[in-house]
Amino acid sequence: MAPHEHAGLLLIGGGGHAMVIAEAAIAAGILLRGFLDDDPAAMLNAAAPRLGGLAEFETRQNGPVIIAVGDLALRRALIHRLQRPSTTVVHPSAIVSPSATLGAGVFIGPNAVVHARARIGDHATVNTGAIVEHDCMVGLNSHIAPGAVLGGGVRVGPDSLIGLGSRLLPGALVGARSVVGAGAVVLRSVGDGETAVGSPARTIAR
Ligand code: JB3
Repeated sequence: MAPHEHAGLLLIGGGGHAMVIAEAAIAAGILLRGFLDDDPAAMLNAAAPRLGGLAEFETRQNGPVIIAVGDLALRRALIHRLQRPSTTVVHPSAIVSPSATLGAGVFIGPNAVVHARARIGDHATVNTGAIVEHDCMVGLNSHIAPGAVLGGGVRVGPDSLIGLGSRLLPGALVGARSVVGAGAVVLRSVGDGETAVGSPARTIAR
């Protein structure tokens, strides 16, 4: 390994989500070291060379790292293999309340808002333009997709996907490994492992 590879942020993944994180990191002034992806043709940009496949994950953990694939199951598997705390990347256009807390390995995208006393768990994503209102809790590895809105005090468990443009009313509860479909409006709750869609959201799969 070349000496310069020790410096800068390592992205695990080289697809669209990694590109978004790479550009956010650059905008935030974070030096990129490179990325890992099994596809030899994967390319982020000149500032982040491909350093190898995902199998090299374990041997490349000697610097700052962030999991940058979108798939929640793959992310969870990678989290189990992490041997060090991950870096949190916040796009400079995002608004994060001083009373909010962000875990390790979190990504906050452009124009996202994380309001007062919200708690974002390790490895969670608040993607482009999403709004997480005051006193929300977002669990480990959950993904708040672009444009989703969580009203005050909403709780989302671990490994859940809150779909594009969905709305969760204040105080709503979403369990672990749950999916809220794009555009859904959740009035009260979505149970563990359930998929809910529509307005008002109804469970269509468990
Ligand atoms: O919708 C938005 C804004 N973003 C999506 C994001 C959350 O998830 C985006 O549109 C994509 O749908 C997805 O982004 P991601 O994960 O970057 O997807 P993609 O561009 O397909 O790249 C995923 C990379 O992860 C691929 O290059 C694969 O090499 C790798 N990958 C995915 N699944 C995997 C596996 N590698 C291995 N070894 N095993 C897997 O199961």
